[in-house]
Amino acid sequence: MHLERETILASYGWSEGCAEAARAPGYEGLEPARVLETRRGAWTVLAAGDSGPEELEATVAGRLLHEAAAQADLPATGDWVLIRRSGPGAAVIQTVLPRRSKFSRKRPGETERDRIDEQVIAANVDYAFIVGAAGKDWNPRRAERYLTLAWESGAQPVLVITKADLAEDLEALLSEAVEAAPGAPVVAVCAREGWGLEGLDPYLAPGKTAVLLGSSGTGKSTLLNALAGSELQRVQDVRADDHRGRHTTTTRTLFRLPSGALVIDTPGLREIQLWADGQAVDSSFADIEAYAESCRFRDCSHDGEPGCAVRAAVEAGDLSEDRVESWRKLRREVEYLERRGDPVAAAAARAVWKSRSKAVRAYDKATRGLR
Ligand SMILES: Nc1nc2c(ncn2[C@@H]2O[C@H](COP(=O)(O)OP(=O)(O)OP(=O)(O)O)[C@@H](O)[C@H]2O)c(=O)[nH]1
Ligand SMILES: [Mg+2]
Ligand SMILES: [Zn+2]
Repeated sequence: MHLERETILASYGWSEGCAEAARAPGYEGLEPARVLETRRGAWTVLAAGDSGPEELEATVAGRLLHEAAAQADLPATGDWVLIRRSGPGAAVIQTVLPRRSKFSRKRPGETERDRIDEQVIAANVDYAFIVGAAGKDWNPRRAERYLTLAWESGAQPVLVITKADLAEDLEALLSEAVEAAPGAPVVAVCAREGWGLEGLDPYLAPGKTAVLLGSSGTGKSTLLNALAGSELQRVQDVRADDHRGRHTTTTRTLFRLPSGALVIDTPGLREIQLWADGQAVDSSFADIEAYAESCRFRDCSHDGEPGCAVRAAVEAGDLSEDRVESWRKLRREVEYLERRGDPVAAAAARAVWKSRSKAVRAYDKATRGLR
């Protein structure tokens, strides 16, 4: 490929790994592009044009549509794809290159017999920014649920506390957040007044991709605009208390910041569903797992069994009751999904799990001495 084209693509995260995948037999004559936006049946992709980055409106080749067994096989925001141009500003996506990481959620069917569908929210992300707002909406239990999804995505989770100006006691909130997110860094920001943003600098390096995830109204788009220094995205009306639950952002879109980092903004997830197996839950609850190693029974449910080290930690005030309760709740959900899921999906989830981020291992290593 022409050197300048390589440079253009690299500024959107193209790597040697992608290049190698694109050299596979059968892909000759196709051009690489990154999916910037996904809408119903339509995609915007970024390709290397003659004089710089070029946005193209794309559709998906019929063969790809036919062969897709699930929605997860179709291009998602952040995907690298191979395209064929079909006219000025237009292209047809021929194939989706293998994903380095993916943040997805499960969509269980209506009935017991429906297969579980996987929906990919963002692909090829380095960092999952789990966004939770300070103030009356602060909810560490919700952050835990998002973190569970993030741990199994293959991306490094970062818990971002937005609207730090609304916290009555920021110190207390932060220690609660740190407890909810073992193994993940916690960063507090106030996008409105523009402070704390530098805490995200380590994750916003040129060519790295971060995805903003969190409930509607937590300030994801406001944060994106503050990081970009311009109005890339529309944000919720300030006096928006009457339209709670409505999404301001409706598409999943990838933006390039002046710093060269790539950020995907997403609409808030309405309810969060898990595409995870038990191990992903355990990794978001590494603190509980560490205590559990000392429980008398290997399969202890920490619900009154004798010799339970987790209960002992709760009684000693080292672990909060709420956190043990959310662990139990997530466990139940995962078990439910595993019962309903097919073995192929379960195996796929476990394979994804194996690529869990370095941070879990780093956390394991750092805490090994403490156990
Ligand atoms: N006080 C305060 N308000 C903020 C801050 N950041 C965002 N907000 C407000 O929070 C509201 C929601 O912000 P958005 O950025 O639209 O939230 P969002 O997460 O993108 O919401 P969806 O697109 O619906 O998922 C807006 O009214 C913002 O002005 C902040 O740092 N402090
Ligand atoms: Mg938004
Ligand atoms: Zn126990």
